[in-house]
Amino acid sequence: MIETVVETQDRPDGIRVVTIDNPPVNAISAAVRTQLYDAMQAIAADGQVKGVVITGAGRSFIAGADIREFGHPPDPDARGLTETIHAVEDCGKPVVAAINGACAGGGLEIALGCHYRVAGPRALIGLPEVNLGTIPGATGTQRLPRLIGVKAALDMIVSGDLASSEKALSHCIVEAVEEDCVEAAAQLALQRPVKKLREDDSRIVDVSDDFFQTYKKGMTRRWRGFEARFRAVEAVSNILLSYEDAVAKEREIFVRQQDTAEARAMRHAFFSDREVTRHPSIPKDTPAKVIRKAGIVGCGTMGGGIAMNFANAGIPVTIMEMTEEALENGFRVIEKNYANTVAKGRISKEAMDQRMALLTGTTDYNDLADVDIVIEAVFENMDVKKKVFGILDKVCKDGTVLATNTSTLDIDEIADATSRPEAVVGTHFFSPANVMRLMENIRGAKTSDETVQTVMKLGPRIGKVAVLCGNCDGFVGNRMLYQYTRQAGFLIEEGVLPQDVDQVIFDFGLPMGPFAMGDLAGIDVGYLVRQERIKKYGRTNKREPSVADKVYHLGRYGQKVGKGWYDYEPGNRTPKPNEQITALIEQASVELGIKRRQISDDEILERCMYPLVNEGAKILAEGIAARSLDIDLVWIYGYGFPRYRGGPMHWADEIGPARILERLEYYAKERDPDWLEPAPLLREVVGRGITFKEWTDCKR
Ligand code: T1G
Repeated sequence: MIETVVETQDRPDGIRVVTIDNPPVNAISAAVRTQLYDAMQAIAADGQVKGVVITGAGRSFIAGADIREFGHPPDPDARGLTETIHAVEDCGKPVVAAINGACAGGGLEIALGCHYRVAGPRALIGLPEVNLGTIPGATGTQRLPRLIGVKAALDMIVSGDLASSEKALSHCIVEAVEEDCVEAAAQLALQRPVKKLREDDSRIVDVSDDFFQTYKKGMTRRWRGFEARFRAVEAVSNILLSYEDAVAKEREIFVRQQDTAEARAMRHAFFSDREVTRHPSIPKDTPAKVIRKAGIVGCGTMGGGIAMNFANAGIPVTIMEMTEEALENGFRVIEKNYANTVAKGRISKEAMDQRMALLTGTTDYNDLADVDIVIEAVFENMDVKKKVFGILDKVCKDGTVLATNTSTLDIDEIADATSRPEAVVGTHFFSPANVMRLMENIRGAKTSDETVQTVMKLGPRIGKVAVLCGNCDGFVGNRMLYQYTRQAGFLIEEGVLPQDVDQVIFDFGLPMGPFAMGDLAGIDVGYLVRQERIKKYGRTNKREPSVADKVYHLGRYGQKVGKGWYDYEPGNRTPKPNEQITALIEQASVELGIKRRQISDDEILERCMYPLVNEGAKILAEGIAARSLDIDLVWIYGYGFPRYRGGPMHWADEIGPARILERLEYYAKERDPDWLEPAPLLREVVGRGITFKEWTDCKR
């Protein structure tokens, strides 16, 4: 029995209201296309119908094509979306879209097949297909430019953003914004004639091949690697052909783009974003504590940035520091950060003032007594943290979540400094904390489900992507990072220079390579972390890279002092290679008895990225991450791993674990017997002929 997903209702005034009802967001499934096509055919044949309104049931208008159908063979019996849109446009009666909610992708393409459009106040309207690694594939690249002009249409399609009702009105995508958009649409259908967008070329002005080439040049820096965006520009550039020819070419580009690694990666990221907070270890009905007030201990770079996230979400936050002076310094940095955002036009001055008003400073722990969560962000030293947690345990009311922002220390040891280990959890933010979207939530051995659920729900509320991780050295992200940076350190001893490695990693799609990142984070920070690890674990009998410590001892601490692996002009972040560093590296090779050699870009990439995947396999096997998607999101949101590659584990699945195993075995034998032994789980998935995602899914 086919479910009814398109309903019709006739009004006394001769208007037929067609409602798409396919919960949760009225995605355009095969059934929706077919039933909408049939409804429009019936309307064309019915002389009693004077006009038509198309709208959506529930909170969405139409969220676009059903993404879950992508990657699967189309239903041969179903109507195509383009023919359905033409059935709307050619039904012979005025058709008005009543855009009551999200109107995305194919949803907007259907609305553009209507003769007019009216939005409700909460509509979101756009062609975001590039966010799925594809392009508008049902006449959108030819209709939107005819409605709002070529440049405005390109900006909308390439950004992938959804516009608010007001913005859509200002772009003339909709005729009006009305609370009761269905009624307004019905009136418009009674008053206006049929007007087919595909026959209106009046907005196609000032476009030439040069225009599109120039447009593509202008987007390269921002969108390098996101190929779908460039294919979308090509589809729009066919606007100079006949509509029919241009739509045919759009279809060709769409079908080709759908079957790309980028499209698979972007779909993976889309669904992962929604799956990540539904963690298999947390029972669905686990309650989360209500967070009305927050506290932060420490108003340094991290504490101040974390506090801003709460203020941005409208949550009052009390920030505790040891001295008035430290508090004043911290607040000054917060104010400067907000002022910069205002200067860039991202928030208004009154929004800044509202957020600043939510921040209270104190040097008295007792002022944290009634907060619902407190996040400690003090110096990365276990004794200091245990002291802070001991005080919080005494001061904070029952039920307060006690969170630590530690990036390297043991959550369980911190929890044992309190009488409420079930309320202790790690909330690891990434610097700058008010910008980076990742929040690694670390579950300790005694952390309760309720505490975990509380911080998993808190993440999205303060603009973060919350990923649940187990408690181990480096959690998920930094533990994998150690393997990646270690191999980079070996590569420069073997024959290449920092700029060679960084170029390969930049071209792969990360925002910067390991050496530029080291300069940004601080050579001294890296050195201190290595010393802490040696203190905690002792020196391993395995080889470690040798040059980074030498750079530290030269006092080259990175960007903040104008020199690290690279030199930096004052006020300029562009890294410039330094002769002294080159000499230092070449000398290190001599001391190590290594004959420097040419190293290919492929080897650089494989030696950096495959050990990252290998460590991810160990993290999965140990249950530190429950799913490969958790690791992927840590790297996309915490380190800028290119979204169009889906994250390290999805990328590995695309390459094929067998290839990675074969290369790791080669490098373990030929280059580095200490650190490149393939993980047992990597061998397992290869042996079973499955991917990391399939292994994850089998575990459920
Ligand atoms: N298809 C299938 N499922 C979808 C979906 C879609 N288009 N959009 C959302 N969902 C699911 C989502 O996975 C989640 O499921 C639930 O709906 C609620 O989503 C031919 C080829 C519409 C703004 O890119 O941007 O049309 O996790 O939490 O916050 O040219 O969903 O509950 O199981 O995001 O209210 C183009 C994608 C498709 C829009 C609503 N359309 N969706 O946000 O809900 S390609 C898009 C969104 C296309 C044509 C091309 C948002 C939303 P679950 P949610 P929300």
